[in-house]
Amino acid sequence: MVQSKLSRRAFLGSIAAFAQAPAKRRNVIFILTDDHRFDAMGFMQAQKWLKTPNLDRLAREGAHLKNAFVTTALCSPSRASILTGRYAHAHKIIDNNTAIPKGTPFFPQQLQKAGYKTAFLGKWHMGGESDAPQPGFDKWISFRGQGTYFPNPNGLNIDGKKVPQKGYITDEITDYALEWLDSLPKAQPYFMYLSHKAVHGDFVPAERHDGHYRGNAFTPPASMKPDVKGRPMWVQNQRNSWHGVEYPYHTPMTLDHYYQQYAETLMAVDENVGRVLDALQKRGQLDSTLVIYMGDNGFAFGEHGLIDKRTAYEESMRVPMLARCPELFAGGRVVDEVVANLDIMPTVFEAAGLRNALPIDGRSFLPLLQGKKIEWRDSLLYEYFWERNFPQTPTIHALRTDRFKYIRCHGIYDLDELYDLQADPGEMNNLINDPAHAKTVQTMNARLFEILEKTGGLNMPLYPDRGRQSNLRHPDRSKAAEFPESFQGPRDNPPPGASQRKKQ
Ligand SMILES: [Ca+2]
Repeated sequence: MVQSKLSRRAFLGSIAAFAQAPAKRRNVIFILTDDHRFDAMGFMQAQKWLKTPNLDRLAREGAHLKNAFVTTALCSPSRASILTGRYAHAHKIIDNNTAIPKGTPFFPQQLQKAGYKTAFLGKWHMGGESDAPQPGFDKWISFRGQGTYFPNPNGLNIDGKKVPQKGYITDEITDYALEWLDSLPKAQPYFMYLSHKAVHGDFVPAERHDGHYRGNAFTPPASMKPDVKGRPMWVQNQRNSWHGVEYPYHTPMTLDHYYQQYAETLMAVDENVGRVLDALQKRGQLDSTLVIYMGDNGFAFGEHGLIDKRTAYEESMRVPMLARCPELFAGGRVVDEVVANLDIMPTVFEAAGLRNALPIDGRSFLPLLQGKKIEWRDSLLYEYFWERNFPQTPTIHALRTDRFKYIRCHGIYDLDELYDLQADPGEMNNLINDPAHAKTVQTMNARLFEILEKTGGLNMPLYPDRGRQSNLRHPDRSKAAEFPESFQGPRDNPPPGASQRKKQ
């Protein structure tokens, strides 16, 4: 009898626990910036004078995912990976010109089905110049292509209607974001995708920040020097090109001025992150909302003699990533594991208590934010597909582990690369021909192809040519690179078949 009562109590208890379901529909704000490199945050101290108090606050009160990467360092492919959880070879948006394949599922569509209100605000960029509303969003505020920092005649597209752009874009997009937030009842779960134009080039700061950092010295990276032994020819050749330090965008611009403008443009992003946090506090949702801050790709300022992105080097594929939600995880955590743009979708789903029904390549890093020891990926695949209009950077596949990076180029006659990231974080000592690392190269090559095969990456998408050609070289600067020593063959090889011929 006693036993029966206990069982009944246990039974009622389990019913009560079940009745608490479904899980809380957690609010999520995802803030994406454009070309913000991983170390351009005050607390990272890359250039000591650069300050980002609000991003620093996110890191302090939340988590800094210090090894966050994108799987393709280019605007549209990376954005499509965020929205689908797939590699570029799977979602097929491999450049900035190609239209989105019809029927591509974006994860906010699933959030809508689960009762979320969703908003997209800012730079979309996928599918060329269209600014038309896309599936998955109840509220839509966007602009054509890259947009502009100050008003232009195209204006904004708000829910399908053309509306004039009025002010500085970073402020204006945030104004709309906060207005939308205000329009939602407190109990309404929401997902906001706040996608800044900043800090994409050409960098134009808000008027109030213009000149703020003028005169601060930029410390150039050690790898900027020319003729580093073991450097592939394409890298040496790129330095005198659109994406190189000797002919940057075919202009006479200097890196220190360029970086100052970048840092000044970032100031409005930082301020507006602060405005979002303040608005959440006012709504009483600051500690319950998951706020994720991320860059869509990195940006080189002189590393390896290069500027911009696309390559598999750290400053190109590594991005800033911060997350804050005191209800879910404690502040001040630093996550060491390698996470990626592919992981945003499953992380948002886990935080929202939703089950994903689609095939994806990423996984939720929420347990890592919570300090849980879980089995995690041992390596991340990186890929970039050659663009005819920017011919300086070849098709690249790379594999990054905690320790090594293996970079393999496709379609060119050049060196591959291997770097020991612990001993050589600047990626200056190419170990590809070092016999001591031959086994590592072999293992990483096999693993790279294993991932490609498993995720459908062995057929590379190919699209017709689009866009301008940025292929000039400065006539007075670096000449084309010589083939490396390791490619030099012997002078005195016998002619083919000589050993089989009868002696005369
Ligand atoms: Ca970008």
